[in-house]
Amino acid sequence: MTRLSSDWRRSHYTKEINENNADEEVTIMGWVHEIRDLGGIIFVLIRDRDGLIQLTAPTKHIDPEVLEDVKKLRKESVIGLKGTVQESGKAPNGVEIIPTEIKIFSLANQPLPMDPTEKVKAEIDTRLDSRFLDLRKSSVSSIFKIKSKMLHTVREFFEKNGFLEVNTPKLVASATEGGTELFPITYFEKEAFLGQSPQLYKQMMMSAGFDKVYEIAQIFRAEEHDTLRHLNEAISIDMEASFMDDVDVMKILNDLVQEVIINVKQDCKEELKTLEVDLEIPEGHFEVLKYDDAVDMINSKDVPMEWGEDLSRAAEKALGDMMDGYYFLTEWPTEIKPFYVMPNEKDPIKSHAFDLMYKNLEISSGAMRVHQHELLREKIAEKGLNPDAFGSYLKSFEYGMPPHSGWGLGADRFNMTLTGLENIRETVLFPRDRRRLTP
Ligand code: AMO
Repeated sequence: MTRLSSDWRRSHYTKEINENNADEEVTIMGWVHEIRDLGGIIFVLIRDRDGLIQLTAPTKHIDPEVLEDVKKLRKESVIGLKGTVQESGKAPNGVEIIPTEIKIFSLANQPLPMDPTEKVKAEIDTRLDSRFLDLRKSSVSSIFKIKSKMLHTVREFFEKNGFLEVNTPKLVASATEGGTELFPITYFEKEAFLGQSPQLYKQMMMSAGFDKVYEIAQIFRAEEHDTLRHLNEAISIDMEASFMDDVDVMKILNDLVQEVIINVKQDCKEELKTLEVDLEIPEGHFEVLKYDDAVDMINSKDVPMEWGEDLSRAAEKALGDMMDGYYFLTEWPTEIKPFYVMPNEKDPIKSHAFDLMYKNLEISSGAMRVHQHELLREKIAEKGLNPDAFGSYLKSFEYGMPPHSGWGLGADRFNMTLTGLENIRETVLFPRDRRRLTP
């Protein structure tokens, strides 16, 4: 097996080679996708990130040393190939490569732990156990190409709207979203936690005068339950903006979701085709459904729900059957939302919190925040938490805190809505759930 020498560099990706390159010398790098040895002629399909190309070796007409190398190839080995492009009606892209030199960089052991050519379907656990092989499938890599486009669009969107990208700590001293979902860790002689959300920090950035910030980062949730939409480590797209209310930031979320869908639809055509997804661009404002009305609708479907309860899975499903696409759920009861959520001034049992749903899946939640120091202290205490444990957060409210609002959008869940996938594990490279910490 060979090392990469300086005279071997890719000249083309496979998808860049077509009839126009006929008679050209090319160098490609990739994996052996398939081998068909017909005796007098050997066909090898070579795969790189975005496509396939056929190597054709007529055994009598090529250099014997090259033929030796072709015969050594095994499925999924990594090779470099120099050769001449020829037109070929039967091959993918209408071209084949007649090899002049082959470098075998890494031979793959056989049998493979799973088949990366999509011919044999494997269970999700088998796939995740050999995720590096699973990710070689175009149906799987397409998910991550779409995710990459989504994240890129999110950054572009925020930058063009005057937001600053920030990075806040993930090793933290206290809970933000509720105490039970925390992962405790040993931090020298103290107990600390993995951050559930950048919530407190993004709010402190408002006091810092940063005006509009966003962060794309890991959140850690010690979710006990094993569902198709919860992981213990997820990516959250968070934003916070000063001098804005819940309606203002819902508009930002609405615009962002639309822009992502437009870009994915335009730039990920191949990937959407591979995934058999016909992405629809939602037009205008997403529907706004008040919590009160949602409760009535859910009850009308014989799913019992009391006012003041969070949505059970059955309730989400019932609602998802009645609502199509993306919609906001607003005016949530204050009681079931975190301490930082602003109660309605006239009717304080209701709040300025909202969720963005896609059918039966919650993909984002946000709110106008409490920016008044005394009220915030009270609300922390009401939740049974000790305000003194929030000292450095509360301090930022005592010396000039603007009114502000924001939201957190689950990147993995959002990606599920773009790719039509039911299981969040599919949309995360190396998912972390109740049973899985490797690879
Ligand atoms: P929340 O807890 O609703 O709100 O989280 C925001 C969004 O993050 C995603 N999410 C998850 N995704 C996968 N697995 C999980 N265990 C998981 N938990 C959350 C969801 C969810 O809608 N601080 C607030 C946001 C804010 O008000 O700005 C918060 O964290 O898509």
